[in-house]
Amino acid sequence: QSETVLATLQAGVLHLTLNRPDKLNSFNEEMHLALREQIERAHHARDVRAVLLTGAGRGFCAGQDLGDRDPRKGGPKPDLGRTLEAFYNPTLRLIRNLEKPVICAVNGVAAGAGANIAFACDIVLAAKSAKFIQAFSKIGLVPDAGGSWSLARILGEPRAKALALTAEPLMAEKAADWGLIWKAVEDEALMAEAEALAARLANGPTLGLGLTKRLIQSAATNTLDEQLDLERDCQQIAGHSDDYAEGVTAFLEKRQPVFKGE
Ligand code: T3D
Repeated sequence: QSETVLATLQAGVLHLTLNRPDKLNSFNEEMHLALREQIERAHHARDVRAVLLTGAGRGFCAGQDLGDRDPRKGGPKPDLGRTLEAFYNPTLRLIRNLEKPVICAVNGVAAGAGANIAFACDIVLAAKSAKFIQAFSKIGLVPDAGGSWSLARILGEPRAKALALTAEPLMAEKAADWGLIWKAVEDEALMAEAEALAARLANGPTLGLGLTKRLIQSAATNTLDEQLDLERDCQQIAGHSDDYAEGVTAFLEKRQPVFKGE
């Protein structure tokens, strides 16, 4: 297992820590592949019922490792379309398509693709001292890792354009006020709160939570009629789950449900 992503499974929560702290956890190819492998594992493994993503050290993730793009080393100009297709885009799709909750604990600065990978997660908590930077315009690039999509959808064009064109840092509390993340919490409380949330979700009705994620992600592009049809289909599946039977039984017996995730 690569040291660039630390992975431990505890009580249904797959804890993933981006681990290149001396480079603010920026992405090299090894870290890309290690993160992808772990999210694929989360997809297949029944004992993984939630994912908690964070960063080692003082930062969350500074996007692409620019040391690997040093023009002074010579050679042809890089094909960044290829690197997005090969590395960033698969990870974004995997996070969005994983039908299990992905919690992101942004422990420090999140820049470039690092910010946008956080925004792709389902529930994002950030330390109050953390900031989000669309760093791309500082180096002549465009927002990637889904950022142009999520910023425009969540914030609307005026704020999305200002953030992307200026690369001004957005502090965690403002990101929460603007609806980009779930909440900003005191730095010392971040990991405990994120872990408690992940544990709670890992004990939830995983199948239903996954379908809920699918529904909410479909809403922006579906018509109301299409969405009603999808709700019907998802509720049909959820209604056949053991966890639904357990949820109703527990309610009627006035006790806490014990969900198994299926
Ligand atoms: O290439 C493709 O495949 C296309 C895809 C692109 C996706 C992208 O993400 S493009 C955007 C790349 N990221 C950036 O442009 C951000 C660059 N970093 C920064 O602007 C700053 O480091 C931060 C604002 C994130 C944090 O600033 P600060 O002052 O807190 O820390 P620092 O001193 O700049 O960084 C600490 C160390 O991390 C430093 O190393 P050193 O001097 O102690 O040896 C710095 O060089 C290193 N570091 C930070 N970010 C990167 C990095 N090293 C390589 N790549 C980085 N992105």
